[in-house]
Amino acid sequence: MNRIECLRAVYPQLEKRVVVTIMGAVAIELQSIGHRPNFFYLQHAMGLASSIGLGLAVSLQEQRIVVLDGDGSLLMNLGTLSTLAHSGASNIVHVVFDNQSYLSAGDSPTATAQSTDLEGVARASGIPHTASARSVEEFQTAFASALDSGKLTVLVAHVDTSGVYDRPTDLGLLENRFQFSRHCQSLARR
Ligand SMILES: Cc1ncc(C[n+]2csc(CCOP(=O)(O)OP(=O)(O)O)c2C)c(N)n1
Ligand SMILES: [Mg+2]
Repeated sequence: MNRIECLRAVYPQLEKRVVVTIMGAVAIELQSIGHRPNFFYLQHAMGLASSIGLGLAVSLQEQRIVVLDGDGSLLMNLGTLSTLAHSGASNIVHVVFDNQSYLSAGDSPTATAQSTDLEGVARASGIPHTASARSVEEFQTAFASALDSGKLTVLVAHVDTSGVYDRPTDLGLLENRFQFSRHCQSLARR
């Protein structure tokens, strides 16, 4: 399955959520489906999308935070899984698009192309709810159940090594930052 198909399948459920993506192909793909003020595309800080997600989850406890991450990015900051598990935050769905590649930086293989099982790492780190998906239908079902569960979830989506990664987005980095920040402030005031 392709990541953009997964994103299209769950886009209606993302529309009203606070969403943080890691940089690169996933950010461009989500933006190509439709940008919203509640979407933040974290640039440059590889590995830290879930850390930003945790900060949001702690400060916006009424919201369900969706993090859209990559395998290479998560592998740079595996400690985030233990931090998430021990934070007590239950309002995060951490989706990891595992394409076994650092696709956005030239398509070299990550450790998941060999033997690393990120769902297994998440489970062993103490994440209470983990799942894997290998088809769009499985992904859609697992994502919906993660949102419904009210549990901290890591969902690993095994996707093809394909995607849009060589064109810049037309949304300015600062514009995205301030728009998203204002959106979160408005949620906090409710
Ligand atoms: C700290 C840091 N190191 C390296 C990079 C360069 N870089 C940008 S995207 C990327 C690959 C990301 O891989 P992954 O998270 O698996 O996402 P994919 O591109 O496969 O969708 C790399 C290495 C960066 N932006 N920041
Ligand atoms: Mg990858």
